[in-house]
Amino acid sequence: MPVRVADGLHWDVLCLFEETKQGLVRAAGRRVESVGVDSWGVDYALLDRDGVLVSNPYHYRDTRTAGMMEEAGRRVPREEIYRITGIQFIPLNTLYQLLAMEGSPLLDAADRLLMIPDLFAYWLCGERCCERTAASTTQLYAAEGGWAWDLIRRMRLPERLFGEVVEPGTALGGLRPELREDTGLRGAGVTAVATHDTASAVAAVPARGQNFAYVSSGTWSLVGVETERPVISEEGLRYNFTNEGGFGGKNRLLKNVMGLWLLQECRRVWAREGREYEYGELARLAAEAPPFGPLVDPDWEGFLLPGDMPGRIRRFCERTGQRPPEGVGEVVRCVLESLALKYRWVIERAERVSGLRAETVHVVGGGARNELLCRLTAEATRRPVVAGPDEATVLGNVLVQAYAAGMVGSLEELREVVRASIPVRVYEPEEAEEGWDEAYGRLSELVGVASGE
Ligand code: LRH
Repeated sequence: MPVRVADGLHWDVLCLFEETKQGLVRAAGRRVESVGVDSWGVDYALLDRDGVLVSNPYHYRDTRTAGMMEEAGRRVPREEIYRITGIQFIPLNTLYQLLAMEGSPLLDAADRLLMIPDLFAYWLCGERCCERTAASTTQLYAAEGGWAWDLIRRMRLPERLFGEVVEPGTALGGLRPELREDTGLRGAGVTAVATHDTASAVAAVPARGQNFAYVSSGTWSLVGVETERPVISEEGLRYNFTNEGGFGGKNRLLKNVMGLWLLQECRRVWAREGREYEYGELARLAAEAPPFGPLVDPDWEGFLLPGDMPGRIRRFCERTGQRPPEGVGEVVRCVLESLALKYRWVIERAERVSGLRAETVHVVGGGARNELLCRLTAEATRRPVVAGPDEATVLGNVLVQAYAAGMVGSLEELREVVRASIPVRVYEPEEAEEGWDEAYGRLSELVGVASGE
């Protein structure tokens, strides 16, 4: 859980680390040879020369990054930042978080930046290094590989912060002695996996070949395709596609869609009002609500920060001349249909930008359990949806460890193991196209207002 204190919104990394340790304690008694850490991207920790944490890491939804994208653009033109990094412009990127720290004594004290999974790996085994897939989310890592030194200098960020980068699948070292004691895992080593959670999840997509799109569906929905190399083009920049590092040398050409965050925040607000809903109950209410009601652009920037999400959805509808959804079922229906339609919007553009054709849509992560969302996604995208595994990130994490141990030889083999191990559920589009095309037209208009299409 994020913790808000006087200076902003933070992660409680000590608590998260303790929970990680408790997880390892539960594994004691089994033969554990390797441990791998993955986490969300963009957030980081600063360490001093002795390897001590200089401050509590911030949460990417903290407001201190307001105005920082514009500031970065004054130092290096947007087009050039994109050309160098291939990374999308969203205020949460490490780059903007670091610019917001300019002049802070914390930055002076800092000797090294580690991404969150790197920090945990360091605390587990004592090695300080940055894993490539997580590093790629900083917007300070070059699309062609290595830290973007010229960009780092022109952003006036301290070069010393950016240390050695390792590939996913690198053995880092044994557990620290006191952890071996505390956890009872004596023989385990730490392996750098594809430490960006989305990279792990995409590695575990049970697809064959190239002609598929994926939705890594959790708090965020990461929607896109897999390419051989970063695709950096004017069109990609216009649609704000990102090129993040993948396992097996692949590139993840994708967009962040706001995802189930919208519902998580609605649920939080409803619970505060004394109305607690399980996800199953919400799905039932949404299924009963009439289809093709009001829609939102899930990626409207007003939805990014924690707050009164039902109120914001209402206001978005009012401002765009729509009747706001009434009651819980209609709100949830509005969110799920909007998400499914936004997936189509992104997938169609990912096809254009990459030249690939997405014949199927793989939904992985917790959202794969949301039957209504999967069904709506099949209808909205007019393509079969293959749902599962819901624990794709965990599988990707473990299987990259298996790769490091020589048990699987390639990304293809890794996906073969996932296919053989995990049942998936297929949803075919069944409803008439017209209703969906009409709704898609409305969604595209709402998005167009924001993207200048
Ligand atoms: C998903 C994720 C995503 C990032 C966001 C901060 O968990 O890692 O890929 O953009 O969190």
